[in-house]
Amino acid sequence: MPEQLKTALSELARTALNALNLARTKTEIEEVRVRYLGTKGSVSGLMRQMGSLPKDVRPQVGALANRIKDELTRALADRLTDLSAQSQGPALDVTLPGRRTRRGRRHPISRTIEEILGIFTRMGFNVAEGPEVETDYYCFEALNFPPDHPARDMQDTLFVSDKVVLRTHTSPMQVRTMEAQRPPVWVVVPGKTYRRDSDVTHTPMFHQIEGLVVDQGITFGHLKGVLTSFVHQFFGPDVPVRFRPSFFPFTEPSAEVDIGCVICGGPGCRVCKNSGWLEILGSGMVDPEVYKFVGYDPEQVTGFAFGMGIERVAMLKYGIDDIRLFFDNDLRFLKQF
Ligand code: 2NL
Repeated sequence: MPEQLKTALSELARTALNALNLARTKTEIEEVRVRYLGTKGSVSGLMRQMGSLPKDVRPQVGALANRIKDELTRALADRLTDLSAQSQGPALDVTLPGRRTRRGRRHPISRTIEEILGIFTRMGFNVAEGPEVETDYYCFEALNFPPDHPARDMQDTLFVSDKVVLRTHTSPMQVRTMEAQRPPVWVVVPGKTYRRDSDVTHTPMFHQIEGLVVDQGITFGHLKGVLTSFVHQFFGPDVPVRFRPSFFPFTEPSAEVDIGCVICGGPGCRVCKNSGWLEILGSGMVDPEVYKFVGYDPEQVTGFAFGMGIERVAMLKYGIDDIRLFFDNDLRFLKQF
């Protein structure tokens, strides 16, 4: 092959690689490809001129031209790979200042549960938790609900199957606790409960805490003392408390506990329906019928029990008028606690 032709080919390769090195963007790299490797490009032009060369040099020139073409193709691909790696930036810039992570906080319902459990555990109660899916037996039958009681109705209870329900209160766990141990029993049970209900003051899932004390010689005086102490610790030492007769299938006698309205302080408002009083929990002496289901002797032991809705007491304590705020997860609301 003539020296002159060889030099010209090497020169073409050099300028092509040079142009490629100078290309800064994908478009510029593409321009280099078109200029040298495209159908109208220099290398292709060279291939076309092969016919006019003497027969004996054609194979050598052809081989050299192919080598240049391969080298250029590889270089183009390498440059494109480099460029896309660069555009993603370095994997980690250790000189950047760190992004500040903001500290989270406990949900107001969780905090209210913790506060209430603290008050009762300091009075000597143990804490028990149990299943949210329960049987009709633990949710109603062992609690002395008659078979036709309205609470067992499809209207109020969420059924999983004929004999399996989502618990409508945490009482099933107190029944399980009594089955598992002999008196004395001092237990509080927090947890999620479910009812077919939904409006400004009701959600299908809500939280309850129930308490149960059973031992020899437990009286209504113990009930009043424990619950009055709870109210004064949770709502404030000067909040008035009253016990008002009521009815539950699982307690006899039963009493509802009211506090002086924390919203208006007495004269009456929309929240206390102008009565000056707010109902905050239900309670009573455990009905002897319940003891028969768990194998306790009603002649030997007595006890009291109570239950309250967490959302309700949290709404009253913090002056919240819509229960759904607890479940919307709006940080502007949640940050205030
Ligand atoms: C309310 C009323 C109450 C109970 C719950 C209870 C549990 C057993 C035996 C007897 Cl195992 N009683 N629990 C008693 C009285 C009232 O809750 O208004 N809850 C939101």
